[in-house]
Amino acid sequence: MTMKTTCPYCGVGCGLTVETDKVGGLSLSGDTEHPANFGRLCVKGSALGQTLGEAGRLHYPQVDGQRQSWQQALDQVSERLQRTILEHGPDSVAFYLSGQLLTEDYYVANKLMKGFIGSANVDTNSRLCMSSAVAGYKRALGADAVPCNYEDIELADLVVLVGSNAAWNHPVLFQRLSRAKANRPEMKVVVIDPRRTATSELADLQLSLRPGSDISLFNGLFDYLVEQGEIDSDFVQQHTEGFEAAWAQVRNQARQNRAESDCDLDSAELKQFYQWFADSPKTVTLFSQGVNQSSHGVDNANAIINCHLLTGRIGKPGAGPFSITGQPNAMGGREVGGLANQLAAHMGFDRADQINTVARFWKAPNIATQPGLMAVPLIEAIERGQVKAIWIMGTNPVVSLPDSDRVARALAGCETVIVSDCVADTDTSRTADILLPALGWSEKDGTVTNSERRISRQRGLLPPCGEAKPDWWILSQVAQRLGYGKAFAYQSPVEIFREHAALSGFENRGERIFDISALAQLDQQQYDALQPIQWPVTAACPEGTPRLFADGRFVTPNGKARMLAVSPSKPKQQPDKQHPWIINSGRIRDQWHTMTRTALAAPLFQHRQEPFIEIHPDDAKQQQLAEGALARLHNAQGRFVGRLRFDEGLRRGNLFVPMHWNQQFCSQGRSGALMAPVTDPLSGQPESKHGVAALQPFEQRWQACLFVREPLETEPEVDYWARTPLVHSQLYRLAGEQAMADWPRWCRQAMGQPTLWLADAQQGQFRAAGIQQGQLQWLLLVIDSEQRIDPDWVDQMFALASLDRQQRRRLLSGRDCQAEPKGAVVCSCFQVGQRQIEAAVSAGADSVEQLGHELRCGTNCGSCVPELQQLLEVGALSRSA
Ligand SMILES: Nc1nc2c(c(=O)[nH]1)N[C@H]1C(S)=C(S)[C@@H](COP(=O)(O)OP(=O)(O)OC[C@H]3O[C@@H](n4cnc5c(=O)[nH]c(N)nc54)[C@H](O)[C@@H]3O)O[C@H]1N2
Ligand SMILES: Nc1nc2c(c(=O)[nH]1)N[C@H]1C(S)=C(S)[C@@H](COP(=O)(O)OP(=O)(O)OC[C@H]3O[C@@H](n4cnc5c(=O)[nH]c(N)nc54)[C@H](O)[C@@H]3O)O[C@H]1N2
Ligand code: SF4
Ligand SMILES: [Mo]
Repeated sequence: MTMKTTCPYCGVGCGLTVETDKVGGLSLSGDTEHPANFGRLCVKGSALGQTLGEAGRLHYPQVDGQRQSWQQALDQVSERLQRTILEHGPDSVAFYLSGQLLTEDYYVANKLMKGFIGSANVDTNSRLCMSSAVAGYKRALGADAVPCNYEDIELADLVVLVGSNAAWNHPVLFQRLSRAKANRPEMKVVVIDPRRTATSELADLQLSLRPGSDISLFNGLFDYLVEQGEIDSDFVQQHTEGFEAAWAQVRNQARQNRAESDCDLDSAELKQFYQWFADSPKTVTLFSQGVNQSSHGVDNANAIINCHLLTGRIGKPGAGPFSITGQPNAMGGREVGGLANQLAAHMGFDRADQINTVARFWKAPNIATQPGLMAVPLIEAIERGQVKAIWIMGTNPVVSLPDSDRVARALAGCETVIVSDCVADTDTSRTADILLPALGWSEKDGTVTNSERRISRQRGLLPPCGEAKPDWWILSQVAQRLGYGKAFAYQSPVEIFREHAALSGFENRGERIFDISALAQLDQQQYDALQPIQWPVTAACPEGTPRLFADGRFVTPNGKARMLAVSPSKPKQQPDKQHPWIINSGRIRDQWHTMTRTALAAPLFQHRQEPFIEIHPDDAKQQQLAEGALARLHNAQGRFVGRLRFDEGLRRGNLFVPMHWNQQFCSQGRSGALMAPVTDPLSGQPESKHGVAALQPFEQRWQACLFVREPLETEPEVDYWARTPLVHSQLYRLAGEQAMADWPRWCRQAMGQPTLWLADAQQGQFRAAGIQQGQLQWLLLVIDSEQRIDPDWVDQMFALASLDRQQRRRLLSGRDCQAEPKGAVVCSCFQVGQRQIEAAVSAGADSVEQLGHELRCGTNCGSCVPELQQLLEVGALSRSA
């Protein structure tokens, strides 16, 4: 059977075509008709099929560590919530949700808390993600409405990417951009990011500004445009307000030449960008976490939007300020009002009439009238004992919130922690009193909305894993037990969707731009057949709306957009003598967030196998730190240990760490542990791009590789460990800062009696293996720093039904384990390593096509193409040197 669905990862929202067979097999490909991707998929989307097994899933409900039936678990959830509410009031409970829930799940959670329990303590991981953009749009346009669509990026003459590594994080959109640029050589791309990234490969100009200085840069642009007379005066006059104040502000700044000094850029580079912007009526500014995750993220967004309003570049083909969303349903969460300072369907707490409207629509007995706690203050309220019960759904805050060690402690001390997840073991689920198994992607059924406001269906393809249930069902069951049965009698997602659509149109009178009331009558069949469609969807525009504000009318009371006077400010976390390094954090190409799902596909783990710290080579030299050595970052909040990678694309003094690693995969790799919980005063978004820390070498006295068939049940007791899933086994890299006195003893304690072993205490050598019924179970290799292990070869040994004598000998001799490895995997689809590519380049390959021809790299999903280009450039440079 052929079905269509939507990718569960990033906000591009690619469509997939899925063939299912009778025995539960699936084959996936890009949906050639889906308007987000037209058949393309990135490396994560292509590997979805490898993440669908039962391994690691949460199969049944658990209460206080014991398996329970759904009846018992749901009774427990509602009893504990009810008891807390009775004793301490509705604000003593909270939900913490996620942009990875479906719109229907999100709607039910929001309705239950805000309409029936009577608290607005519903926040979501979108607080960490998009809340600055939301607040920026609201201030400027009157509503949280992204004006653009993906086609605008292809139509633009200038695309400015600010704080976005789209090549890795929105890969299919990036591929659309690169193709458009290849077809239209006049198109220019500017990347504004303190570090050079894979995205920079496409840039005509890279502005590696000082982190946190984007406002100065865009205020400088505003000034330049006015000074050069490159503004759209008619548009400014008819459709905006606030010009005078904004202009006075930027004038003041420009007089001091702040852009150059604040951004630490030379004036020629700045002027080049400013002139291109002045010359290109068709400009799209695409912005993401480098803008949002800041203590002045909302001002960042408005500094960008100001320049678009000044030039009338909004609501027109190929023009607009475009915040791209991260999660598959970040936008859906914004529609239902999943943030603590929103009510529902783009209605807020600042208007009594809207509170009244929502209350009547829901027939809500107990509507919340005040905003609730945002994510970071919510954790503080738990710490104080003010919030006593929290239900976490579809997010892993012990990893993703700033000051994450403190989050873990706060949850551990919270009376009732309920966690709904599809995965059994996460850093957050370890703090749970009640664990509820949720349906995962491929099982759940509903809608999501992508970055361009396009609503698509995610469809159930496979039967539920174990006893897993849809999140909306779990919530509705609890609502019924709390006595709200009538309002939560949903039997299927379509009923919820219809209600959500109806609310968007209820007493709307054209005031609220989020209006999908034309979908409020869908029957089951129509819902199942729903084609991707962009909101608003109303009687006036039943086919949806690709672009907003084409008529220059905004959603403010007088219909005019607002320019805001925004002044530059520094990040709140500032380096000092003790913490001289600036810590930037973000994503890598092949992993999704806390890796609960992408880590199930072993090929996706080979691009970056361990937590790392990227550093400029000159900084490393100065600190006498070697590439590939372990190092430690620490500050008042926490610590992080990772392997050093040299990156000339970083600014001196800046380090980059990935956001993905956590306690499931390493000893100390949560980047959130380094971040102070400081937030933007308007949006509440944490400043996750600008921590500060001290950097120290890890005084390594020994290292070892431990291969095991299944992940260890208890963490290895060593100073450093990191687990890399391979195809047939798991590789633990181990290291210590104290000499290991007795390897045989350590090995016996950790792994049991070895079947084979070989030790030479004098040379510090120890190798041991556990074999059961002929099959390799584990292998421990203590290695010196010169030795390189080839994990692929060892991994193959785990696949064998039985090891012969020669293989056993070879395992212990360590020789084959050391075959020259292929280096870090660059092309995940065909597992092609960096060394193989470098060898092909030095042998004469001089284009991506030729590399593809020789090694196959880059010929499937194309996610690695920017890195292939980088390696080709390095090769060309070294040839010409
Ligand atoms: N592979 C992969 N893709 C993903 C995700 C994933 O986990 N993995 N997650 C998804 C989600 S939820 C999101 S929100 C998006 C995020 O997508 P992006 O925003 O592209 O992701 P990040 O890597 O967090 O940060 C983007 C860039 O901001 C830069 N930056 C840091 N400080 C500053 C600054 O002061 N100014 C400017 N201009 N730039 C700065 C960083 O150097 C970084 O390159 O990705 C989505 N896509
Ligand atoms: N240092 C640092 N921290 C960051 C960031 C950063 O750049 N730097 N980025 C921030 C951003 S933008 C984001 S979006 C967050 C992301 O951070 P999180 O939301 O914490 O990360 P995920 O790993 O996506 O967590 C999703 C969880 O939901 C589960 N899940 C998946 N599908 C479902 C479902 O249908 N139902 C249920 N109940 N559970 C499900 C997954 O197994 C997983 O445990 O991290 C933020 N934190
Ligand atoms: S770009 Fe990749 S991760 Fe994002 S939706 Fe498309 S296939 Fe999924
Ligand atoms: Mo995000």
